Amino acid sequence: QSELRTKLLKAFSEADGEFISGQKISELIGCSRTAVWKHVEELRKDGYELEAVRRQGYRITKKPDKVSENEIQLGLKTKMMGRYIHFEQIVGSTQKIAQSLATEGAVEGTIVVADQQTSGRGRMSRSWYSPSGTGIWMSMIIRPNIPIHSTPQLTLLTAVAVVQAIEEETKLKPDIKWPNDILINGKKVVGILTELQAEADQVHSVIIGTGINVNQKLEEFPEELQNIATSIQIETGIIWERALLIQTMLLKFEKLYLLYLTQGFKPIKLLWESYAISLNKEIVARTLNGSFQGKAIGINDQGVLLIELSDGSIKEIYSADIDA
Ligand code: BT5
Repeated sequence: QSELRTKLLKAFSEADGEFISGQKISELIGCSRTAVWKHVEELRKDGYELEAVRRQGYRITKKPDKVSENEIQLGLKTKMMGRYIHFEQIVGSTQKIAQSLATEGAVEGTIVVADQQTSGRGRMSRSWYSPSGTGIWMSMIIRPNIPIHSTPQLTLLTAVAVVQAIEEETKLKPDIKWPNDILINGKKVVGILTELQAEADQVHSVIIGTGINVNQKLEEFPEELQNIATSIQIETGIIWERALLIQTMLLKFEKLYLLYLTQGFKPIKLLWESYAISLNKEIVARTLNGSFQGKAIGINDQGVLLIELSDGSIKEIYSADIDA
């Protein structure tokens, strides 16, 4: 999304369905009236419906924001990620579909995207709220040649890719909370779920599910999520094109993944640490084997969280919910 286009969409978003005059638009986005007309035509080509009325100006009557194959494919700059796209309007969970595609031999980089999930999954059989028309519900299939114990690194890698994509497109500065939450202003905007197909210590495929709240309004979240969840639209006041965010996310992921395959986890770890919020803070890690309180001192080269307990010993945490 070019900067002008972002400004234009923001102006329309703020006008909330009312007309804005061509003059006002050209002032707001700092370009000529002719350029305004050109940008409006470009929006039309992308599926926006705009009404133009003499002496009143323009208003958007319908936004496209679709996430089907065409929208994702058009303008996708990756070599591998998303080269095969499985899209469905409504699914139970994209993870489940990706699991069966992986079993059937889907190529690396295959993605499964749905507009809506009726039983979106979180970790430990929690549910993930995935309404239609507003979010990115996507599962990626990759086939890295790594041992099983290294796979948590891919969750961290994915978190970095998503943060970089959100940063680049929206200029927001999301934080990562170990291991799989991405927060904006302390509220969860993204969740990541990594699942494996493996035999002995050989990984066959890794299915990485990413849920990104893009265009939900606060009141559209169920009550129990309203205090803990947010969306990119809530944080920016702008409606975002989901397909564009997917494209950017896939490109970032592909770059990091290639870096990871050639240079290992080290460079990813450095990036991850630069976005992490809970490091060097007192936290409580709730695990299946009980809660551990201490100072989060970092992650090790496997991507495992290290907590310094009050007796000075270091506890390795493989999977947990973190209270800061
Ligand atoms: C996660 O689990 O954060 C992983 C979410 C992964 C979702 C993606 S969507 C595409 C793919 N297909 C799937 O079926 N899943 C993946 P966890 O850390 O366990 O967090 C789950 C908790 O987050 C829930 O118990 C709620 O408290 C909260 N939550 C649920 N829906 C949310 C939403 N849309 N936004 C923010 N928080 C949510």
